[in-house]
Amino acid sequence: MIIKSAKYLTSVVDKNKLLNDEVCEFAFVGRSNVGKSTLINNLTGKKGLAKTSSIPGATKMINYFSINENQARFVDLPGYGYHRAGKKNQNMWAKLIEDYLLYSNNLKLVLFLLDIRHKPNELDKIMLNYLLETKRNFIIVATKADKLSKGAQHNAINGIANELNINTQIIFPHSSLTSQGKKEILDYLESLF
Ligand SMILES: Nc1nc2c(ncn2[C@@H]2O[C@H](COP(=O)(O)OP(=O)(O)OP(=O)(O)O)[C@@H](O)[C@H]2O)c(=O)[nH]1
Ligand SMILES: [Mg+2]
Repeated sequence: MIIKSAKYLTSVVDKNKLLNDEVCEFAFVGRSNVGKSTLINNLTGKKGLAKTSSIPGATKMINYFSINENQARFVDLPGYGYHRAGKKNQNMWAKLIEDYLLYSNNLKLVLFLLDIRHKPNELDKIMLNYLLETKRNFIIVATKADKLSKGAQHNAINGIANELNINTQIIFPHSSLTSQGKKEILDYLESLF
C-alpha cells in the first residue's frame, strides 16, 4: 500500500459513535507504550499524526485517521495494562477496545503489537484469544526491533510464535527508528485490497 495522504478524522469514546461505513479499517492494538501510535506515524510517514509519549497511557480514545482520502482508515486504540492509569480508566479502555473489536463491521485487519524484547504476558494472551474468538484477521507486529541485533530478533520472533502457538509468518519485526519492516507491513496491507 502506498500512503499518499493521512489525516486525523475524529476521536470516539462511545461504542454508538463508532464509524461504520463502507471504508475498510486497520486497527492497532496492544499494551500501553508498545508503540501503536508511533507505528501509525511511521507507516504514514507523518511524525506528529498520532500522539505518542514515553509515558504509557498516551492514547485515551479511539482515534481515526483517513488514509488516501478514505481509501482506508487507521484506527489507533488505547493501550491495555497500564496499571498506574487506575482501575476505572483501565476498565473503560478495555471496554472500548472490546466494543471496537466486536462492533466494527469493516475491520479488515488488526495489527497486534508486541514488544520484541518481551514475552507476551497474560493480557496479551487474553487479547489474542479475543481476536481468535471474534474471528478477527490479525498480524503481529514485533515493535522496537532496533533494540535487538538481527540474530536476537530471529530468536525473539520464534519465542513469540512458540508462546502464542502461531506461525512466524504472521509476525513482522518493525522499528520506527530504522523503518525496518515498514515495507513488508505496507505490502501486506496492500495484499488485502
Ligand atoms: N527504540 C524505539 N522506540 C520506540 C519504537 N516505537 C515506539 N517507541 C517508543 O515507545 C514509546 C511509546 O510509544 P507510543 O507510540 O506512544 O506507544 P502506544 O502504544 O501508542 O502507547 P499508548 O498510547 O499509551 O497505548 C515512545 O517513547 C516511543 O518513542 C521503536 O520502533 N523503537
Ligand atoms: Mg498511543
